Amino acid sequence: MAEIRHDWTREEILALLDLPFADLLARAHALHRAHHDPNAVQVSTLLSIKTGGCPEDCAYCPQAQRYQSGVEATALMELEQVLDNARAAKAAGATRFCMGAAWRSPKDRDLPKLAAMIGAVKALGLETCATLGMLSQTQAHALKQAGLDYYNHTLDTAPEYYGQIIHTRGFQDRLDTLGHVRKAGLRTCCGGIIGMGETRAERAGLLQALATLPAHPDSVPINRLVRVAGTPLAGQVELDPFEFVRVVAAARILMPASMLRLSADREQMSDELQALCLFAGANSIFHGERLLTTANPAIERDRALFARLGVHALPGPDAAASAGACGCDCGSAAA
Ligand code: SAM
Ligand code: DTB
Ligand code: SF4
Repeated sequence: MAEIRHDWTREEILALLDLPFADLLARAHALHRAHHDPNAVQVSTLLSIKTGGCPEDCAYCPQAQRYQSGVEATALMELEQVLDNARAAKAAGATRFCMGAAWRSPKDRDLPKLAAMIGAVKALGLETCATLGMLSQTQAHALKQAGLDYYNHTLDTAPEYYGQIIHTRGFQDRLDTLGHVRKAGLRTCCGGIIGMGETRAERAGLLQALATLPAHPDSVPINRLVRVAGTPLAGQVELDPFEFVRVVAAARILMPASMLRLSADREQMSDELQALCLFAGANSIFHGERLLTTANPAIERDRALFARLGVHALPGPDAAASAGACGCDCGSAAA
């Protein structure tokens, strides 16, 4: 198995992105096969547990209060409603449930409610993930204690492009939160957004920032910008789909053991583009007709795509618990 590196240079990454398309995909796919079942896809579902009204100014985000995107602000959702959504997600085939809140960071007074949600979702036999904004070390520990498996916090874009996108928190703030998350023993879900007007060199900058973190993120969501009316990036020119595939392939080469999630804007992607991304190394998706506030493909469309491609969903934690000592779903008796 190829060595996992944490010392990728910007030049090396740009050279990967510049490769002829077939060479880049062949290299990425070979590594994908060496580290993962290329026909298995992990399935997560997102739920916005607190929508809109956010004080931050992320230029892509429909949930920032300052933009006229038409998203209505809500209070933190009640536990029963979260559980109804989690049960439905599990019934539809998700194995991980990610709860997102439009906060700069959680208030300590919200933590007991969040802890109850995390515990109850986990008790359904789902992996738990949350994305709540910046976390202090104490908050990260409290979430871990509550049973949280993953924390999602993205780097969004290259350090040198970041100032064009967000002014209300810095790149270092994101690295600090990720440090707190790792130190608390949570698994990390961290990626970025492609198609915000960055150059290819800046895409290499985002990838380098991800691949040189102290530990590669366990999950890497690769979002394509959803161009939402009312946000400053609504009029951004459409990204060349092959450029998106290149980023997925480069991410697979740089972080061969991580799960790569084809995330935002999948609704606008053709089946052919998604298939190329899966070949290039993506092996996780968000399932369900809504991400946080934007549309995601209908479950039936995903099922049909999986069937056409011969792809199967990875089993969840309860399947692993009832499986044999090997931890797979082969059904062998535990040793
Ligand atoms: N408020 C918390 C935070 O920002 O850390 C958590 C929720 S926030 C909506 C989670 C992530 O969603 C953002 O970091 C960004 O990567 C992604 N996102 C939001 N709007 C998006 C858009 N229009 N297109 C693509 N990704 C988007
Ligand atoms: C991530 O990187 N992508 C997901 C998840 N982390 C939380 C969010 C995508 C949100 C897309 C915009 C929306 O639906 O509001
Ligand atoms: Fe707020 Fe998160 Fe949206 Fe930024 S990305 S405006 S922090 S909800």
